[in-house]
Amino acid sequence: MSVFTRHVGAPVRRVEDRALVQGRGRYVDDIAATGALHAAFFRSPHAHARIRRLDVTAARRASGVVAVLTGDDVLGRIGPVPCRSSVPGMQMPINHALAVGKTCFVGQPLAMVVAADAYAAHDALALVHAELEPLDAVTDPEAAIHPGAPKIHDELRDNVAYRLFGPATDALGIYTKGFPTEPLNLTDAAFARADHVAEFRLVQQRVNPMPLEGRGVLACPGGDGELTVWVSSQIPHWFRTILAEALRLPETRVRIVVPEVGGGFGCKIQLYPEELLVPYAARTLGRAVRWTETRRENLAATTHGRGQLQRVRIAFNDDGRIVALRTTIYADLGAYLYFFTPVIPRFTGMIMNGCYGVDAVEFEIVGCFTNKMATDAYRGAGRPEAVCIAERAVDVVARRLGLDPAEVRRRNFIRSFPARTASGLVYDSGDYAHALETLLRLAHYDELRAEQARLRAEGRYLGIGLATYVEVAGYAPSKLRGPGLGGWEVAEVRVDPGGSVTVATGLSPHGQGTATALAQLTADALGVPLERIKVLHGDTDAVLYGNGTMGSRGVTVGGAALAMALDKVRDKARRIAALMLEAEPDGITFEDGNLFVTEHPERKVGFAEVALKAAEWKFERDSAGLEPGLDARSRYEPASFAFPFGAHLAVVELHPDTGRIDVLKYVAVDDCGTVINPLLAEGQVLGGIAQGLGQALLETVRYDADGQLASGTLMDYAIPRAATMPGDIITAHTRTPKPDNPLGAKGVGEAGTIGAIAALMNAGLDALRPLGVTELDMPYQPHRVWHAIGEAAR
Ligand code: MCN
Repeated sequence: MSVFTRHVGAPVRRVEDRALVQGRGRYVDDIAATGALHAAFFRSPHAHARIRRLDVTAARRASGVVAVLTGDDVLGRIGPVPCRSSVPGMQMPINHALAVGKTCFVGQPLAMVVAADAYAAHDALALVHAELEPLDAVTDPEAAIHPGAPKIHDELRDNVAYRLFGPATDALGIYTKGFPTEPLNLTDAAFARADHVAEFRLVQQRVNPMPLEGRGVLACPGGDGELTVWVSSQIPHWFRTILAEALRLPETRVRIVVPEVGGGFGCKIQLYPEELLVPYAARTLGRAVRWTETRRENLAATTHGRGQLQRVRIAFNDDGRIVALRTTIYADLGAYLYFFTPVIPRFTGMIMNGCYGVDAVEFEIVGCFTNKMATDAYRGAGRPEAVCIAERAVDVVARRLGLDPAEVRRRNFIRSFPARTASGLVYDSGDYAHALETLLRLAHYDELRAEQARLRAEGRYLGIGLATYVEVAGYAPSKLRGPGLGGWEVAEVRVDPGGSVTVATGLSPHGQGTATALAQLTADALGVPLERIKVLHGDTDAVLYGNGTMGSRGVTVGGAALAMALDKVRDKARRIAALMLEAEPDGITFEDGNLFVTEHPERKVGFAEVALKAAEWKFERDSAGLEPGLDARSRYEPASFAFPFGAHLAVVELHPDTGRIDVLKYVAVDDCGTVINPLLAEGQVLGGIAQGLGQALLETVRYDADGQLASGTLMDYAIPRAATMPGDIITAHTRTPKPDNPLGAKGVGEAGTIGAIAALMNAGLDALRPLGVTELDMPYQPHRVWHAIGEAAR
């Protein structure tokens, strides 16, 4: 019998919110540290320049300044900035914490000022005298790999970080054997045989992850040589491991505390230069040092997302079946490699066939260095880029064959599971047709198409876009992580003698509401009310270890670890209850907080009584060979990934005179298996749709040809606001459990973004088609749309 009966599946309101909505949440910048010094960074104004001289004498003498450090000062002492992933044959530049010799993107830190307060630190930046000799810069990834392009790193052969050919499959279906470095020609025969061939090009522009709270770090040295670092991060334990190594300290001397975090969306899975340098300065100066990122710094020097140019070729038959898919991806990696920079484009390659049973797939990925900030994980990380390929492909087929886009999807769906795809991934479970049919019903698809035709006759341009997606989430078996980074998760359950419960998780949520979900699981398993449950995370002294929050793994991996630990606690509680009730443990039922003799339900004890006995009942416990206390710890390591899926539909209206595109209606049907909390899941989907809408319609990081950042403020970078969201949003779930997961759950944290980008891209093009526009790079900003219409009319 399932133990999850009362809270799991219910729309429980977030336990985290009371403090947050009352302004009592404490973020890094709110943490008081008496006498803390403030850091500020002198950053490169050039995209590419030789550092001829960096004179910090005047800055050092400025009032309130305690120290000024340059690249030469810290060389060999702290840094380089870590990259924790690699691909075969990859070239890796050294990413000094403060630039040495050369600077390679606008915003790269060249010097660090530490002063009594933030004003003194920022004032002193004006006194840093930098003699920088500008060099030619290259910002376009394809141009960057041409012979003769400005060479970004003196120590490397060229600007090609790597060139990979895939897929290369193995038992896990993904890259454990390494990738070939020669073309595989796996699709040639299918292309030669197919009835039709089509080609298109997609641009996944760079976008800013844009957490509400930027980055921040506060490092406080203790009198005993210990260092406590408060940081806005998604990965407290990895942070500790890597920082301790960088500072040459045992991990036991470093404590990382992650207080409230105002969003991360992937960009806080790093140890940035500032996050190495602030603790370093705190240790060397013996004083607390803090730094809080400004929005300008965030836009320039926090990792960006996406950044791919894709050239796609598809082969399909008269019946609408896609038989081959070949893509070349030019990945705009930026100047340096951060944590997962090199591997994200590989996810695109591995899952670019989406939910479709394409017989032959093949990709080439060229990792290109450019004079820009690095790209790295951003909500979806590699999967939205893949979904756009698959979803554009089915729409192209529909257009060419005069079929309805929904029908082409139906004809291509993978329908039996587990499903091994041509790229070698094994999709765990799915029912793509059910998700699509549910979507079409909720959206009244046929009526929408009729309405579109009717309005078209009236001179109005509606666009309807579909996306049926599958993604890869729930990272991941450990060997698929970078060096030393595990994919398992840990959970501890500690029951107090009074019967209240503390859960410690290695996850590090930063807005998802995970504490609520974990409390729900606990409440149901032990029959303890939510108010008596505390969830600890984000403090390396309070939690054994953890692999953080990312890749929609919270519930699938961290929740599963908790379910296992709760089972252990339930077992022990049953054994103690058996002693109390003079019965056999197997004859005890544990239900809704009561433990009773199965045959005689009137003989029962409450969970709190059991908790007390676990603490105090020495002789009886001894006789049963039980240790004192009621607590347990478990680690869950997934055998493979999770494959959440769904179907999204967007209805937009295009105003040809201005190029403006309004989103009128949005319907999202997502499937993350067992839903722990529909309210949390819906919140995730809505937030995700907003970010997807941002990428499809509004957002783009712009560097000009010289590598100047032209989107360096929020005046130049548009993000979605309440008014840009459609008034009419419907969300729903189909539920296809993950068979090999203790909770049957898959992730949903990225689903909204993954579905929305493709659905809105297709909707925009659907609206534009009658005006002769069949291709347009995102974002569909009014001026781009307006120009495209004008071009097509010429
Ligand atoms: N959930 C559920 N049932 C499921 C799966 C999830 O009820 N079957 C709920 C969970 O309880 C949790 C939420 O949905 O509250 C997300 O869970 P999950 O899908 O497991 O994702 P993670 O907790 O691992 O969160 C990571 C994911 C990622 S990768 C990004 S990026 C992202 C996101 O979550 N960044 C976010 N959502 C964010 N939300 C906020 N507010 N801020 C961010 O930075």
